[in-house]
Amino acid sequence: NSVLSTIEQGTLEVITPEELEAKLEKDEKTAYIGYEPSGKVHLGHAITVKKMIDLQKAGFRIKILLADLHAYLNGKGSLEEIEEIAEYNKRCFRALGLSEDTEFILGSSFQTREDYTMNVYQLALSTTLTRARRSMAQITRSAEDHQVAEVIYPLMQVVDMLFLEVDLAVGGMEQRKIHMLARDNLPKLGFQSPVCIHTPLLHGTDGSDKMSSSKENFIAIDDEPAMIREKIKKSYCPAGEVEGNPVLEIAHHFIFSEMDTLLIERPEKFGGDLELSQEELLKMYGAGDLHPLDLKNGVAECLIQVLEPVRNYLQI
Ligand code: IYR
Repeated sequence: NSVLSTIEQGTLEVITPEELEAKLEKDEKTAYIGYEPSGKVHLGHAITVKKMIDLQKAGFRIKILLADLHAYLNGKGSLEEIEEIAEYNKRCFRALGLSEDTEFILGSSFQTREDYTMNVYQLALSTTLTRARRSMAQITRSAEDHQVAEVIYPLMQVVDMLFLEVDLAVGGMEQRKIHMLARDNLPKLGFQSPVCIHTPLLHGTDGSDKMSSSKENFIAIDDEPAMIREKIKKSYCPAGEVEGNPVLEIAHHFIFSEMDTLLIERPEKFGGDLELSQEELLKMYGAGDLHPLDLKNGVAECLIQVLEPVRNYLQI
């Protein structure tokens, strides 16, 4: 089944493939993802947006939750500030290629309803503090002091799935524990659990586990060419290392997804230009036969090209 394999392509897990197959048989089906509004939409976001575009092409209706209340509970600012950022994020997601009929929903438009709130309370009664906190491990903003808000957050995310009536939920791997909480609990509330799809996390340009707007280790989808060059040039990229190398990861997700080869321009005295498939690139870089600077130059120029339509869309 080619639709199934396009959906699974590039994901870390589909829970469960059998359930996904059954969903594909439905005439009307909805997939959703939620994002805390963020000052900069970066390549980490783009990985999941690209998956939503795959799902849109596979016939899913797409709902994008602009999770303003979640961002608020995660200490990202006042609701007014967050809502303004949400508007900007909506344009960014469209710029990445989601079609006109994508539905954008502001979390606060339904998350204070009485029936929503009652569901949150019901879940609160059946979820242990330990599990709620664990589910937030890679999501919560600060680890110093833990606010009650931190354990309300995942419960609300579970109830979102119920309210948005989704067949499928997408998220980066850091969302998996919340998604598992949903799959264990929605049936108890009398609802069918959505299929969950998890995408890999992109390392930060500093080599840390996760690209994130709060850590200044991101490349924004609308960064200017000079900024992209500068950020890639400063990126963590140890010679000969292919694991956890953010520059090679960027090439994988954003260059080789669009084209078969990467052009690396080098002065004659350093061996001249190269045009490499992903396989050739990994082999050569892993063997220490390609200098990090040459890799960075090639990836930066190509990424600048790939992001050009996105920058143009956002400039108007
Ligand atoms: N937890 C997400 C934001 C989020 C996602 C979904 I799916 C929701 O229903 C609500 C919020 C994040 O970490 O960005």
